[in-house]
Amino acid sequence: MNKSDDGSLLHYRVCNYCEAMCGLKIEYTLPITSEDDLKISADKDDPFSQGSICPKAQALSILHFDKEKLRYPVKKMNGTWVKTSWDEAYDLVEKGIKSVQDQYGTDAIGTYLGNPIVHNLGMMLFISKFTKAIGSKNLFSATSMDQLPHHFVSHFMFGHEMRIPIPDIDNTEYMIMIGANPLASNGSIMTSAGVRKRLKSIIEDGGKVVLLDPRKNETARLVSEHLYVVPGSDIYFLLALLYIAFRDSHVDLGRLQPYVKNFDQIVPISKKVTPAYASEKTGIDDKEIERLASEFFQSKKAVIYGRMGVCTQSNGGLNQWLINILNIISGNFDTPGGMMFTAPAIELAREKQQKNIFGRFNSRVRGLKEFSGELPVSAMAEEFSVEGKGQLKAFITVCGNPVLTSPNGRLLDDSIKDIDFMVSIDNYINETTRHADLILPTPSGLEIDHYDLIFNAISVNNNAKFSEALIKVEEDRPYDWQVLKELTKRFSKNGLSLIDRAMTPRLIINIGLLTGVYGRLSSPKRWFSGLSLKKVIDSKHGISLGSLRPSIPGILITHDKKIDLAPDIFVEALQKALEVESENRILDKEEFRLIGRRDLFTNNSWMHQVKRLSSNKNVRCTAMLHKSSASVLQIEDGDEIIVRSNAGEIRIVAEVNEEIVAGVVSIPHGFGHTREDTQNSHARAKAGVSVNDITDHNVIDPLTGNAAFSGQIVTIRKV
Ligand SMILES: Nc1nc2c(c(=O)[nH]1)N[C@H]1C(S)=C(S)[C@@H](COP(=O)(O)OP(=O)(O)OC[C@H]3O[C@@H](n4cnc5c(=O)[nH]c(N)nc54)[C@H](O)[C@@H]3O)O[C@H]1N2
Ligand SMILES: Nc1nc2c(c(=O)[nH]1)N[C@H]1C(S)=C(S)[C@@H](COP(=O)(O)OP(=O)(O)OC[C@H]3O[C@@H](n4cnc5c(=O)[nH]c(N)nc54)[C@H](O)[C@@H]3O)O[C@H]1N2
Ligand code: SF4
Ligand SMILES: [Mo]
Repeated sequence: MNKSDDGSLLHYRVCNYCEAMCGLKIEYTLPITSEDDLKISADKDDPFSQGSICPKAQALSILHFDKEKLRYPVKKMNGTWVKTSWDEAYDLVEKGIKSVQDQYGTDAIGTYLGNPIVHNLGMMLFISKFTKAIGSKNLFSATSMDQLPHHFVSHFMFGHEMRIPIPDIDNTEYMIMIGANPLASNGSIMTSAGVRKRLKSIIEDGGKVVLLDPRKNETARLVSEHLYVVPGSDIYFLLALLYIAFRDSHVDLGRLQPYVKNFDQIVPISKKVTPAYASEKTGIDDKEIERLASEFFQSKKAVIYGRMGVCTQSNGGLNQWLINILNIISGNFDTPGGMMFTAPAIELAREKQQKNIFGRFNSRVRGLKEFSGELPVSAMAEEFSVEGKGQLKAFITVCGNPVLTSPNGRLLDDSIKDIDFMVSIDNYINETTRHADLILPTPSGLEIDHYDLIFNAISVNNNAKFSEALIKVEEDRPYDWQVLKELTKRFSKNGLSLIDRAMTPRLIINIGLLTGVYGRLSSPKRWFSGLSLKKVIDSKHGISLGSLRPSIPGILITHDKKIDLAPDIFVEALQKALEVESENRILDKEEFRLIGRRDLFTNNSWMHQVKRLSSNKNVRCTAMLHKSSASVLQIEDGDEIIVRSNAGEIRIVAEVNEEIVAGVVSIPHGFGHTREDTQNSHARAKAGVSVNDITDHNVIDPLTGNAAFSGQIVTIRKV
């Protein structure tokens, strides 16, 4: 056992709350019976995170001991929750789901998979077997209100939805960041613990970071330059860069020339939007656009990176496509300092080119297309609410809170009240799971083994780290993967195969590490030095596997080993998008474009229950408006206002300042813990309202089906 200087015991692990993968050092004394027995700090010896940490890491111990966290399954009886055994809980799930299947068919079961699944190894490894066993086409997840455009574009351009390029921020000299706020989010689709330091060092080394965002967000205060942009207009900025690239002969495919196809189709696209027109749309001066373009194209190592703000809007798919095109044609793709591919120790995209994984079936009500086996979450509420053949009658939620997080959560809230059966795998009675007949809780972050399958695959350098459980769970509490396995067994036609029965997270990770590119079984010369689970565990702090390396053509898994620069589906969608001019129409004085906002101290809809975090002054559920647009409506800072959309209305406090584009309103998501029977006392106090009571589920990215939270038009009046 490791010991610290004062004699307390030492445990090292990774924080699994966000994408950053911070290494933690936990000093503890046995027996661990309260928060006071644990001291969480940053692990300076973690080769990846090098001592970075954020306040949320403390929630690992706080939530472990949280009295409101469920430790045993609970079932609802006459409106109250009573404890039940695991055996009875499994029986009730089987009975509840099967009776709906028998009466209404397999597709009458809706399943929603929340974001924390990707931060939990057991869930990650065993969830898809479970959803397959359920067998319903009505599978939804947080992906389609988040990073779906990244997967979509990667599938069509590089051959696999998990071949996602990420910015090589440790080596770049010039970064254009669009619609991201890493200083609050700690980085996304760019796993980069200590992102503040990494961005700062670009600037300190004489480089530049430019941010385009409708709000002067936390990151805007750090970067070299922040430009305000009208929500939803980013596509015009990107097309103007493309225009300048061709006009001024900045196009150079370099080494990638033989691996790129359909280049000719880009030429006419490059003529569509002039800098002057882009300026009209985006609100950025055309001289500034020209200057940024020339700085970007003339930098040796440059990268354009776009995230949430450009994904969750009506041009989400096109934006990510154009960002890839610009990085590729400027010679900034698959090269140090540009957009690169991670080479993870456990490869997630092993197979050959994925076959068609788009549009094989559609949603019942609106006919929205599936992608990779999931329907857009924007279609979820109406599949419950709209009556008729095929209507959803049962609901399974896993690690999520879609009543607060999904578009038009209010409609979902209202439509799942009286369904035939609902079960949630979650550790809390939250605004969604309160509707369940049964809640199955799983162990806390300190009780599980962890390996970041996804985030090690989109990290700004290559690493492997395995965290062993610190606290042993009681005999009668199953791990998340055991819960999923048991449920899978009960719903699979032929039960579990021998292999499935034998699989455990450790076994799967060991096989993945042994056979991965750095693994002992990958080549004879690695027989002794290569990775195995034991080797990774023994390293304690994790193992660095080096910087990102150029990897084209090997990494491409398109059938012809080429990047498709212009898949037809994008070219056609672009044509249509440019025809829709309405988004950028002049708004009336009471009309605003809605955008979101995150804070460092909470995580989507949760962690509001952690007082030490949510009492921070930055955790505010307010509607942020620019002074000029507020004054026209006689709204002052602190006034209560009503924000209304096609979906509904909310009452919220106005926060008036000059740090947001006029005509735009910013409201964070994940609040609204006011719905009557939420049992979480502190959360209720810090309640706020849910912005997703007014986000319209009909507003989506027509190409990918991703929710378009950004740029929706709402009206505002003073109460
Ligand atoms: N308007 C607007 N809406 C948004 C967004 C936005 O920017 N604007 N962002 C969207 C994005 S990007 C996302 S990812 C979604 C997130 O939306 P969701 O995934 O629906 O919500 P979360 O708040 O992440 O889910 C939290 C729940 O998971 C449970 N949980 C956490 N860890 C575990 C665990 O280990 N085991 C179990 N059993 N349960 C666990 C918590 O107890 C809590 O009840 O929200 C989306 N919604
Ligand atoms: N502390 C904390 N960390 C988190 C989370 C959390 O809730 N709290 N959530 C995690 C999750 S699930 C995710 S997906 C990531 C997301 O992490 P990021 O991708 O960094 O996303 P956000 O922090 O939402 O920042 C998005 C930015 O886009 C801007 N924006 C909105 N609309 C537009 C637009 O039309 N154009 C442009 N150019 N910008 C726009 C917003 O003003 C905002 O500053 O964060 C993760 N990390
Ligand atoms: S940034 Fe915070 S929440 Fe994210 S991994 Fe690091 S410590 Fe955890
Ligand atoms: Mo997300």
